[in-house]
Formats: sequence, structure tokens, C-alpha cells
Amino acid sequence: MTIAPSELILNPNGSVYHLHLQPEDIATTIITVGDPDRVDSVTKHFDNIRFTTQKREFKTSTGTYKGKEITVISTGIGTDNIDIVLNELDALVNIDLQTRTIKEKHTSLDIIRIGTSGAIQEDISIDSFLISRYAIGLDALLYFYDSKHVQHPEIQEAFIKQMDWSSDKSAPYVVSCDSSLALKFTSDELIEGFTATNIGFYGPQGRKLRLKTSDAMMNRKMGEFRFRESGKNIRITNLEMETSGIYGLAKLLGHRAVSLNAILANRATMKFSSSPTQTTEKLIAFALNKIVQD
Ligand code: R1P
Repeated sequence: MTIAPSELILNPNGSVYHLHLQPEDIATTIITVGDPDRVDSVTKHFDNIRFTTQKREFKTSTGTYKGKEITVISTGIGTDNIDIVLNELDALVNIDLQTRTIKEKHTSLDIIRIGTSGAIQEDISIDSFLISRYAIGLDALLYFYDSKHVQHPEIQEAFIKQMDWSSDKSAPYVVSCDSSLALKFTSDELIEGFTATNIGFYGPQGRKLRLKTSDAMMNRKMGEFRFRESGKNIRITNLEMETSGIYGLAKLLGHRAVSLNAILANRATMKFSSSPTQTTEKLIAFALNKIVQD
């Protein structure tokens, strides 16, 4: 079955619509960052860069780090952008763009998010690093896909109940990292966490400037949420805006994904890092070295 031009839009040069990439432009190991300027912060460590392009907030560079080919792409902010990035990256490897048909042989990508985030637990230090084992999406993206089989309904139900989650908001979905890829990043330097992904930076993350939020206790209740798993209580550790979409879509499309977070703020103690750039740079160096380790 061929995919119609309105569904898989290609540019006149044959590149995918938003990312402006051709299949040969990317590697199978992909680092995603939010900020387009962070792409260069990653690739400055590379041995060489063979390709760079930018369209809107999507800047892409491909090169090698210690001999391994890696693509770095900025996603901008939010899971709406993640929908575009993950689908178009997948199309580059799993759809024949000439015949507009799905390839028989599936190619799996390794997707590593290097992002920034705010902790909601007092004991998680600013400038620490966190790997998201689970993500809870409060953004609804995954509900637009046939996705129940990659969700963790038991955690979702406990969350709705304990949070007294209003049905005016979208239903949460819980997804997990790829545990085999996560193993690569095992380190004393990494806190294992449960990340909440939301659709905004202010109200949806409980920030009050001039507007009142609908639930003033949201972050506190989220911090107190517990789910019993294998005899242990798991808790939500941090807030950001992409991880649930990356985990959900990567699972559905057959790719491996992990999300690494530089904790720049602590929302419980209301403090912000005094060295956000250095902390993010340290996480980049950490991630690159783990990626090339056997
Ligand atoms: C908000 O300032 C942005 O920062 C975090 C959030 O997820 C959101 O994208 O991540 P990045 O620094 O990777 O963009």
C-alpha cells in the first residue's frame, strides 16, 4: 500500500516535510536536544561533521564521535514537536520515500534525549543527572495512536485516584524507557527517576505568575504520589516536556529510547542552578562517553 502525498509530505528535493532530511543524512544513533543551540554543544566534541541543516526549530547535524556515527537533532519544546520528529525520523529509515511504501526490513534507531528538567522532590539536588525509567504523559499525544499495549494502566489508575485528577484535563499515560538501552547509561552519577511530561511550562507545571492555576496543590500531590512496584514505592521525580512522547512513540515505532535530564531547578525548594550551562555541558560529555562505551 502506498502512502498518499498528503499523508507523507515530501519537499521538492525529496526530503521529509519538517525536518528537511534525506535518508542518507542520519545515523541510527540519534541524540535529541530541545534547544537548537545545544546541537553545536554536542557536535563540538565530534571528530567531524558530515551534514548540517536547519528548518524552523529542527536543527540536525550528523558526524562521528570517537569513530561512532551519531545524529544530533533539536526538537524545540513539547510533545507536539516530538510527534513530528519521531514520525519523520522513522519515515527516513522505515519508509521507502520513492515508492512511498513501508520497507520490509525494519530499522531500529537508538534515541537519546539530553534535556533539562526541574525536580519536584526536595532531596534531588540541583545540577544532578536523572534517567527517566518511566514517564507519565499529561499531554494526550499517545491517545491519538493505538497505544494501550505500550502503556502501564495500573500506574495511570493510581495516579488519577491519588491526584484526584480532573477529567477536564487529558488522561495520563505511563510509558517506559528501553531497558536495554538504559543499561548502557548505568552510573553512580545517574539518579533513576519517573518523569512527568506536561504540555506547558507555566500553569501545566504548577508555576504561578499572574494566572491562578486550577489546582494549586498539583505539584505537591504529584510529589506525594506513590506506586508500589516489586515491594518498593516509586515516586515521580521531575517535570519536563518531551520524555513521554519520545518513549511512547519510540516503543510504538520499534525504536529504543532513553531520556537523560540535567536537573536545573528544584520546584520543591524553589531554587535554580547557578551554572545551568556547565551542568548541561557535563551531561552532554557524560552521555557521549556512555554512547561509545561497549
Ligand atoms: C522548557 O524550558 C524546555 O526545557 C526542557 C523542557 O522539557 C522544555 O523543552 O528541556 P530542553 O532543555 O531539552 O528543551
